[in-house]
Amino acid sequence: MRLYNSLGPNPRCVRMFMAEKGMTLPTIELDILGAENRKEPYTDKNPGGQMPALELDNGSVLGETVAICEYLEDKHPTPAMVGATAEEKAETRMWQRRVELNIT
Ligand SMILES: N[C@@H](CCC(=O)N[C@@H](CS)C(=O)NCC(=O)O)C(=O)O
Repeated sequence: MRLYNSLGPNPRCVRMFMAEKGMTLPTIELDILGAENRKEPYTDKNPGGQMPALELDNGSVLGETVAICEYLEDKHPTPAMVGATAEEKAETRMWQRRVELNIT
């Protein structure tokens, strides 16, 4: 796996999530101020052109911060970041959605 990383709150969110889990991944840094994320070869991998993205070992590429974090949670369940029970997971997802809609 490798993380396409850049400036910005969404890549930072994935980095914070990984740090809380004690995970490290190889990263590829893109210059979003120079719009490197809006050109090939990155758009070949993530046609939406936004950051971050996670390239999986099978070659597929995940965009969307929440999808990336939930994938990492499924692959590395401890420590649980989303929650251990249905109630905890629902509360995390509620706050995450509020932050996504109203802040980021
Ligand atoms: N819905 C996307 C939003 C990603 C996003 O807005 N990324 C910003 C950086 S924080 C970005 O790529 N900005 C540069 C651009 O859109 O060209 C996600 O949740 O990952």
